[in-house]
Amino acid sequence: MKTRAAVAVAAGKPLEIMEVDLEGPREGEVLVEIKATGICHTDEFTLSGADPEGLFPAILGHEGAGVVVDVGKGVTSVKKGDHVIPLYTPECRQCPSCLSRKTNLCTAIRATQGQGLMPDGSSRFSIGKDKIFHYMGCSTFSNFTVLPEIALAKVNPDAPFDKICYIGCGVTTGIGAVINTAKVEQGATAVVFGLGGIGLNVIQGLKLAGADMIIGVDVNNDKKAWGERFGMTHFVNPKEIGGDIVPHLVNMTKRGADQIGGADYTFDCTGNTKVMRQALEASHRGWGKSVVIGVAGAGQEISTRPFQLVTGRSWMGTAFGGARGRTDVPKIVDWYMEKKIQIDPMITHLLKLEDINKGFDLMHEGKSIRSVVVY
Ligand code: NAD
Ligand code: 022
Ligand code: ZN
Repeated sequence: MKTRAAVAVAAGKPLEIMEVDLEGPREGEVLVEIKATGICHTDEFTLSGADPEGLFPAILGHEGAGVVVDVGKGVTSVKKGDHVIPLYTPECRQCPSCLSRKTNLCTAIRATQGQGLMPDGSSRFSIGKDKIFHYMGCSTFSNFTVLPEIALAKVNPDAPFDKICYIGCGVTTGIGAVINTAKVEQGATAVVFGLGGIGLNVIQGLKLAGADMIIGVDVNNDKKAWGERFGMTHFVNPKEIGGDIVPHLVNMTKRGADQIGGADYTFDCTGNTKVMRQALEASHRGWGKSVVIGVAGAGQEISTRPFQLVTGRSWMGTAFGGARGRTDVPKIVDWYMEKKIQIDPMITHLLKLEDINKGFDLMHEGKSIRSVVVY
């Protein structure tokens, strides 16, 4: 069949809207009509050419929602008409990682996914004789796409596509980092570095978990009002405190008779390695947990003094908020439908596929929290 898609033809070039060929689903695969897709940082990172593993030409996009239109042989977990969210972290429930119950990083299709290919080593997308690569196993910048069944979460059909597509990455990553990775408890104190599309979801996750003090840190003062909207209790702009951010935060979080400061939980949502260090060091001695969510550029390194860890701080990281996609994503959609979490205010821009490059511009300019393309 033919489908309309925004194709990343080469690094550093705008996406080109065109008709491409899409082969139907093979065994274990599913054809999905994408109804809406968010534009996220990794799409930009790959398109810019900064990702050394980026492949071109490719169809980017990994934050979508849509409807099943056809299934291949042997597919049992979804059927025609089901509403689904594509998963860049699949859940096969059979590999050693899935069976371990200790991680969400399923390995079933990991190798081929990283090569921009389907599990059988081929691509379903092409233009004439030329192959186009898949991206993060999702390629949601195409009106129709093919995915393995283990990379689809079946969700409540009443949920609006243009909102729940964000659950395909940002919402689940932020909320999941709090609940699955940090396992934040009631009454906790927390610091969130970077109040973009991820940080705001960390804040609403903290609120959900019952955290008491939620400090947001951002170099952009416009983010104060955004943070407050989702439950942030204090805001710090590191540029305006006239000193080092770490002692400032430690001071703000002093509690108890010994007056030792530091937050119970801190989260990096910037991807800046210096900020990751600040986040670790602003966590409480003895039990502080610091979660790296931000993805840093290739080759970057983090550092701190071993003393920081010897004195009981834990440095941890999370992919897709530690969520098991097929199990957890439908639950998060239900939370949205039950109004336990908010998504609508974070979708700041709705675009048509023809205007998708504008979404990348808005992200560069820091003007959007999330732009969503509606097909
Ligand atoms: P964003 O650009 O919308 O937000 C980043 C925020 O950080 C901005 O508000 C910016 O002003 C602020 N910031 C920049 N430098 C700062 C500093 N020195 N101190 C404090 N704040 C600073 O980005 P986003 O969409 O929220 O994504 C954040 C990061 O999360 C990215 O690196 C992204 O790739 C990553 N991410 C990771 C996962 C995962 O599974 N681990 C999933 C999705 C996104
Ligand atoms: C999503 N991300 C950033 C913004 N939006 C993002 C990027 C990478 C990861 C998670 C979220 C990530 C963390 C760890 C891994 N990835 C490796 C997983 C593994 O090896 O099992 C990651 C993922 C997918 C891909 C590359 C890296 C890919 O499909 N190309 C989950
Ligand atoms: Zn993303």
